[in-house]
Amino acid sequence: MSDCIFCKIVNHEIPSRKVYEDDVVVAFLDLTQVTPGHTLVVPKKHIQDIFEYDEALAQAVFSRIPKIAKAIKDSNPDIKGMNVMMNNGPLAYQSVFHSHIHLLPRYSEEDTFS
Ligand code: DGP
Repeated sequence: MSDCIFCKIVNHEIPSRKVYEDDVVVAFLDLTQVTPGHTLVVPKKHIQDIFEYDEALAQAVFSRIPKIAKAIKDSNPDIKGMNVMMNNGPLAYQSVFHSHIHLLPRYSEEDTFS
């Protein structure tokens, strides 16, 4: 989609801090960094939200999450846990309407509810 910010990142039209890329997904640091290393995993195919996945795409995208999560965790010994989450639709606080999965590294009890 021409006006989609994540399509522009997927197509290398605007910069991002990429942590992983293959034929199905790209993973890059979220601008807001709720915790250090906060990463978004984005399917290269433009789909809006969870409700637009078919089974094959869901399998392709979600099967990559553990590997990316593990790579982020292995990059920093201070990472003690990780939230894996997805907002779907405005009522669920989705703000960019190209489906994405948040990986939120957790470092200590203090950051758990931020
Ligand atoms: P959500 O609310 O679940 O739709 O999350 C969208 C996230 O996308 C939000 O945490 C901020 C991030 N974001 C928005 N625009 C950009 C951008 O241009 N670059 C990067 N890296 N992240 C972005």
